[in-house]
Amino acid sequence: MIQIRPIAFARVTISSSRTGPARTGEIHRVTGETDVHIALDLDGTGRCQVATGVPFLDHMLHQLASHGLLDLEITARGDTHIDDHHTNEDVGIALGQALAQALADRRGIRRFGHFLAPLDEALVQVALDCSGRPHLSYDLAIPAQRIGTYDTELVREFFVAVANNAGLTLHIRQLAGVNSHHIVEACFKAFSRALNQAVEIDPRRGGAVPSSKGVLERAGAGGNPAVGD
Ligand SMILES: [Mn+2]
Repeated sequence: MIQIRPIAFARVTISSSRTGPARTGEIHRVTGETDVHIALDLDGTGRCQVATGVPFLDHMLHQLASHGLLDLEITARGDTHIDDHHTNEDVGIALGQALAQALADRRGIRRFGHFLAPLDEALVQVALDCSGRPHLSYDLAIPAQRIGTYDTELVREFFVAVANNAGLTLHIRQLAGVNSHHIVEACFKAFSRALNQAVEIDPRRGGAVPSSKGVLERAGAGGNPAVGD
């Protein structure tokens, strides 16, 4: 008779990142076009207070907090009497800057994340690397020009701003989708889940920078922002 011995697992203490330094970012960015304040906590629980003056963007930022498990406060006042372009872009810029600040030198994180999010008929895949090197590949084909009052061209602009300012290598691929609201929301959900994976502290990393080079260059530190297709 084969005796099955129970496998003895070493007792491990998974240290919550709450016990480490706070991973928060706060940006107040004022231009002639917008005034954006963002505070975020990477180790949050999904608490969200956002008011950008762009209702559909608010709806998407709620996805980010909820599925990214970020605590997120955003207030924006912008020249939305012209259109939503500047406010959308500047929220993306400030969000990217707040993420970069919270990630600091990116020690201890998992670094990579990917997620495939279905929303009814829509299916969107996001793969990202908190590499410090900005890049966006984006292929959403959104059939409607507007969702509510939101111009769907602005989805790409938002992710350009986030990738450039957070130092993310970001690939967004649409595998299926007919309804514009579903496609964009699946994209934000996939991005949020992928980001949540990537910024999570890996206890086995021991606080080291997750790169064989030992350094992940921060966005805006002399890199050349690049945006692909
Ligand atoms: Mn929705």
